[in-house]
Amino acid sequence: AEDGYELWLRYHLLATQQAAIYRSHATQLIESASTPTQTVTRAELLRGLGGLLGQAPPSSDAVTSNGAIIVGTPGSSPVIAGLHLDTKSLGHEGYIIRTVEVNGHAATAIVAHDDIGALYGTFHFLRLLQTEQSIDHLDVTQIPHVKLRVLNHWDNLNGQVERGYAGASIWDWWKLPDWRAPRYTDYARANASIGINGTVLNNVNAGAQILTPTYLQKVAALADVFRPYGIRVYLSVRFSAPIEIGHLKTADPLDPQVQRWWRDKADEIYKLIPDFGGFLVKANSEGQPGPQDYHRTHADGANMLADALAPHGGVVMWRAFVYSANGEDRAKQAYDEFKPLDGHFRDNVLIQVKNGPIDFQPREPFSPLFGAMPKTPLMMEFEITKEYLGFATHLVYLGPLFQEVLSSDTMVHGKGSTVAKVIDGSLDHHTLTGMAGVANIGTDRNWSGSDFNQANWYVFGRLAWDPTLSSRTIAEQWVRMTFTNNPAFVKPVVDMMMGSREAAVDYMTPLGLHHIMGPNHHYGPAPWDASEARADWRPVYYNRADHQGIGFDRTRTGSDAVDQYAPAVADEFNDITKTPETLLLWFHHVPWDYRMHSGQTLWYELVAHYTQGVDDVKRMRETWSHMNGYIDPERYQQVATFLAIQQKEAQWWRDACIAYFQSQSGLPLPPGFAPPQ
Ligand code: GCW
Repeated sequence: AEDGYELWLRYHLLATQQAAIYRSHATQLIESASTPTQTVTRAELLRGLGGLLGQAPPSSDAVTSNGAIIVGTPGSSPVIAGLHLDTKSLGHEGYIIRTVEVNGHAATAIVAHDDIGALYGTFHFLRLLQTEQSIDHLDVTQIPHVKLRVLNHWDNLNGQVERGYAGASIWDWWKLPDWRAPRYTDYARANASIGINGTVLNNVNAGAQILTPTYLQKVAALADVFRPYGIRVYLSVRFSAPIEIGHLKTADPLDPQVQRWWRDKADEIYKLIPDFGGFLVKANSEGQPGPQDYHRTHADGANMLADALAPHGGVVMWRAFVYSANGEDRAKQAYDEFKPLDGHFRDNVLIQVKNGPIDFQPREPFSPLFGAMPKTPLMMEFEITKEYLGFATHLVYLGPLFQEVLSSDTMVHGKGSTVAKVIDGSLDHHTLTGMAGVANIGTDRNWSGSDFNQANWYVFGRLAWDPTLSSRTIAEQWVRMTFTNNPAFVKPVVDMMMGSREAAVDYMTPLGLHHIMGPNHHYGPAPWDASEARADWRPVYYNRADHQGIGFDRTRTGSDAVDQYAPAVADEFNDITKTPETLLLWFHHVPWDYRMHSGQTLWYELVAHYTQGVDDVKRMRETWSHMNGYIDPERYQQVATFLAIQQKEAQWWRDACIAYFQSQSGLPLPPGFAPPQ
């Protein structure tokens, strides 16, 4: 039965004709398997070709017929050395896939400077077959745009996953280090296939226990499994660990004993894991300990850890997700705390910034920190798991959200200063660059809680490799690999995915509304909720609906969050007529009778958006109902059922929000408004 376990690496037999064409391009295999990465590359090729073509080609030392596949590096293979390709410029992870001629025979060469590049190239080549592309005249060169492409697991050591909707943690700490579950290898294959090269194993709300010798042995076992796939392991660390497991009196980053403790800890880790990636830190945020507990700065804290890791080549990923109930607009706090520290961090520190200034909402403007700290490498933090987007059941493809953020123009160095250029380092000339995604992975057979959530893991990896890729292209590849190449399926399903994020925005938080989900769990509507002790945790604080209007005034006469952006952007957001209507209520408190571009009042338009969201989900369901028969019944049926849940809950969102906002506006519903069904 189809249960989604294989993800997008399904390698099922292609249609007869297609397989025959490809078989003529796969007559012999020339590769070596003398290193661990070469070994897994070869295994993947055999598995992929064997599955897709029904048979894997025999291995050979020399090209003796048309249709050889040659894989490796100039160092690993004399045949490749003989091609005289410029592999040095590919760097450690890049690759070339090219149709070449060897001894008068046409061949396909998958060539890299290092083994890992050849593995990435192999996955790319297999993807071409999986998506039924022509491989007659290949000339592909790929080099990743971003250096650190990492998943962040919010996995607790007790097996529970914070904001995880796909079962328990896949790390079986009880049985590690001895039992290395085969699933770890499949996890590594999936990640390598999309270029992910790092994983932070544990929750940013970290316990100190992960740094004890017992757990480090377990971490080392996972690192051993991942190493051939080019994946480094990182850990989230608790800033007060020197107190909790080191029995020191303080965790003050300027205390020599504390510094020594972290240096020793780093040495201990690198003895076990020589290629350990480094630390991820959530400090002085939502109750976590940090340097400010000792009246030190984030830079003091980050630099102390950076100094401990530097001799080993490790990095610190220090999160900028900070806010407290100090009365200041939460959207401003990260910028206010971090911007003044630009230039004060060690070279091996990256500041990891959530895409928006609040918290992974269905739509936010980009964080004003992007572009504002030119001397510091800033990493992107996206949330793959759908904490605010309907958990596992709602079908929401996040590609358009990620792409919208990456293509946003910060304008800090004039037009074209996109967030993508901050992240890939090109804007301010950084070579240490990174993108993190909060994983949606758990013990569910399908890994991600639903088949379509796998696409969010996939698109994250692809965009981390190249932030300029189109989310539609990525969706199409994913659909072809995951379901079928049948155009009668591919086109409508890709269209459905591409519209799904806007549908969710419409039925949850249209026109710039945000954080009106139920407090704590963040599932379902609660714009009326004022039950939280802290104002900045109350939905009413964010939507501010009253008799007069709705929205959060962040203009110069409000909280002035707008002025954290470059002047050109700030002027736009400050002016209600220039602010994109998609962000209207993020930046402005707007009277209910305000005239929108359409000529409608804000009140009518708000109602129309909520209704549009529900209608879109109805259409998604309708689209899917025609897909029965193109794919296996198991996955078809689950998606159909989840879409039914989504429609029911989109309706719930619409009706609850409109009812509450109407209780504030006191205005009648638009003529012809359809009541709840
Ligand atoms: O969005 C909030 C989540 C918390 C999370 C926090 C963070 C890991 O609700 O669960 O904690 O963000 O990103 O640190």
